[in-house]
Amino acid sequence: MTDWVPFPDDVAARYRELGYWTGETFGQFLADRAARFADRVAVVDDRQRWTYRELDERATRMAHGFVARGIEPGDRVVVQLPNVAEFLSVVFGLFRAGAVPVFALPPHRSSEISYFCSHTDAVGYVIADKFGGFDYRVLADQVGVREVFVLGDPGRHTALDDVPVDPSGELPTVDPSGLAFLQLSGGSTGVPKLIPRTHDDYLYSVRESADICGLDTSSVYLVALPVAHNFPMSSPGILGALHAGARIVLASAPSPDVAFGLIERERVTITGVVPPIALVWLDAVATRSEDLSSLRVLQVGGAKFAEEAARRVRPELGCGLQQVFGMAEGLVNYTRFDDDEDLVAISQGRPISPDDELLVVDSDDVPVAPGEVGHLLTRGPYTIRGYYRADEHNEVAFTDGYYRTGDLVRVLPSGHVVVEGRAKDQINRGGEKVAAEEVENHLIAHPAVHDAAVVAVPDPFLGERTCAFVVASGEVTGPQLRAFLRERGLAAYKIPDRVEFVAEFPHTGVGKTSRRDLRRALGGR
Ligand code: OOB
Repeated sequence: MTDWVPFPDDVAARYRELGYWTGETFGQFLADRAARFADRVAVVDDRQRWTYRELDERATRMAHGFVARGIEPGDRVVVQLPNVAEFLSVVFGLFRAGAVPVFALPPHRSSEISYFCSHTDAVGYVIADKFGGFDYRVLADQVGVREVFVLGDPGRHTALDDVPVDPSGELPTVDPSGLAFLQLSGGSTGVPKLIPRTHDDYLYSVRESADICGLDTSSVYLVALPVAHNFPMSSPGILGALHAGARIVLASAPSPDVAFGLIERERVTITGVVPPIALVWLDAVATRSEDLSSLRVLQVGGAKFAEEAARRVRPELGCGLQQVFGMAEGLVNYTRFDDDEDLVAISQGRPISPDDELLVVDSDDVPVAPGEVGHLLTRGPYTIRGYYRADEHNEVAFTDGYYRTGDLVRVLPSGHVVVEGRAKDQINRGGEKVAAEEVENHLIAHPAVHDAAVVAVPDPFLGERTCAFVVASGEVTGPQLRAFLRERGLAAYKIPDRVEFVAEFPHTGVGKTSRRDLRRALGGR
């Protein structure tokens, strides 16, 4: 079993020759920007405001602390923090200690966290004491990882503030083409997939994103989504902001109450949200008094943004729209600021790199005619060649180095991509991805469930919600099943919005459960 699939040597050499991969590590990246932008404000949250120099010093201190606690180069450490400045000092501290952060999201519970820890053999877990009414120390006790670091009251664990510091200790040398971190995939399989990204490939996408999104030292980037997600991390996100010497403002929630106040107070110039949040902002703005005039760009991505909503952004919010079609596996597309308004309203943008290869194929892998809808396959200088420790799944998810995105798209003559749908068994719940099979496996574990199939139901607000079809073998109700999934430690956003009991499932020609027929059956209800 290989841990992760590096780029082929000749391909890597070419990306270096082209100047895409520069050999910079994340640790060096921060040191370099801290030297250039020392006294500028790097990051602001509810409680604090750090300059680049301060962030850099804190990251180094964290690195020494992690080393002192026995975190060794290559060790995996699961990071599950809300949108706080310490996310940055912790993550850069881990990079400098040579450790590999595994990026969990705040809603993840014991089902997901136990899996991340066991699948990666994690030796550490970084949490906040409490967030959103949930006590993460209880989760840490359930999961049982060697070193637990807590922001806030540590209970029986180690406080982040108390990690021992020995600045005379040596920090390791880090390989820029080595594994930098593991990002999460929305996935479509029974267990979540982990995405191995390198310093070289990720920083290339960060630099280009910052450039495409026009970031400079006068930019202020608001993190409205969970900071560990790929979109606010790198598209251009917090890393793009640091690259450009811009200011990062972390919002504890994306609600107009919180976000609009921060936009006004910090003179935010750019932010990225998922479509349901964009809709909430559009509906709220007319009745709000905050001054949003500093906002130049609203990025929307993670799920399809309806054309009608896209056309409302400029007139109602008074800023430009940038559509972003990205994936933690790599490929990111942006509409450009000089694209005409119609293109920005109807397309999800074009790739970052001239060397992003996009193949649009039919179900036999034959390329479709230009402009026709087909399955999107992609490879390029920042798209992974395989998931982490997933040899078997990689056989089906990658072909000739191309990643099978599971998205149905068409490509316009301009090179812009229009997302037309999805072929993967995944529900896109307003940008939050739910793998049907993962939820089905949990449902089937219930003694009164004979079989289960989870499908998407169209929803005007979230785009899609989840419906679980269940063939019961005993007495059980929908609410009981939902409670059962919660008890099994499944993140709340994966709990089916709706449960429908049926006597049996419709089948496809070869006898597989026909999700299409199930979705159609819902239409009739
Ligand atoms: C982003 O990343 P993930 O890994 O959570 O999800 C990727 C999937 C894509 O394969 C596609 O199915 C869907 O999310 N998606 C979109 C979309 N952006 C993502 N579908 C339609 N329209 C869009 N604009 O979601 C992500 C990563 C980086 C930047 C932005 C989004």
